[in-house]
Amino acid sequence: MTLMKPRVLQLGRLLPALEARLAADYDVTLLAQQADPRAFLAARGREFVEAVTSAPVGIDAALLEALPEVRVVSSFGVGLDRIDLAAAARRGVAVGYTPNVLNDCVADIAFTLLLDVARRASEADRFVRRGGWLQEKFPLATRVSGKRLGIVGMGRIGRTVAKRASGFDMEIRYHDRNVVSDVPYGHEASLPALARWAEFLVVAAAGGPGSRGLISAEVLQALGPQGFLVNIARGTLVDEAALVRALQDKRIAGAGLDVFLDEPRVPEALLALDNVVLTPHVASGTHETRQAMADLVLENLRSFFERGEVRMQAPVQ
Ligand code: 8YV
Repeated sequence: MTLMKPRVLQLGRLLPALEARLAADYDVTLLAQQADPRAFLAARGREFVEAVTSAPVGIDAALLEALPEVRVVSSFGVGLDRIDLAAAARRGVAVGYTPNVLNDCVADIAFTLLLDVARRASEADRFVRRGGWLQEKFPLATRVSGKRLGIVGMGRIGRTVAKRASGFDMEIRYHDRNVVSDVPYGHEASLPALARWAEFLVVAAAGGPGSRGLISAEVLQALGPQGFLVNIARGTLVDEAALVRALQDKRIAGAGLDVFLDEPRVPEALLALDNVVLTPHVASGTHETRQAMADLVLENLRSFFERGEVRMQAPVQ
């Protein structure tokens, strides 16, 4: 007798290797491939017992409602800003996600951006390629070692950024809703005060309505003309229009950005500036980390079936 595989609705595309492993264990339907996803959900939504999504795709209350038999959602990513956790909790739907396994790679990109924008590495690369070195000397850059680093959000990723920074003999302070008792860094209750103190400000807090626009025009003003901003969290945390103006007017020294308000669209004005380094939301994008995230997506599902709970349950925020 062959056992029926559990029915899984996959909301968006995932890594091909993860899709193959999902298909081996489950009967997977890809919502993104349906000609009319709304009509498909209305006709067949109740067939699925599990849903698989990712941080950028998420799952909202309407979609959860269209999947009345779903008991577990497994998401590829640590960000929960596009998952309606309250709606899932009301329905008793378990939500698995993939924290921790990406901390190192995300912190590495934070430091890549920080070093790159301060030492002007990408700009210097462009200079060499266009033959600039044959004409003139490249301008001086800004030292990183020994400087003051402000971290916005002292969660798992913020701490990992701080570890990197201690190797550069940086002085570290942080801003967080809560004082974090098990870190040796000073807590700054006021974000503008942290920005005023810092020479580098790294944004590592969670996205979502509670943190929207946290890096405001006032915070950028406080960071000042010698200050650099790095964002590896979510575009929503930064007032992007204010950031563009501050960069254009040199009211801050530069920015390293992996995330944007309307990905994959990056404001045209940023493309024209040499004092910014832009990466296309790739902080977790290494073979090793994406593999670990994929493993955890599967482990969360397996664990739910075996024990009735996912291995990494998203907190209800
Ligand atoms: C994405 C991320 O998951 O984990 C997160 O919250 O933002 C990223 O790691 C990644 O782009 C894959 O979709």
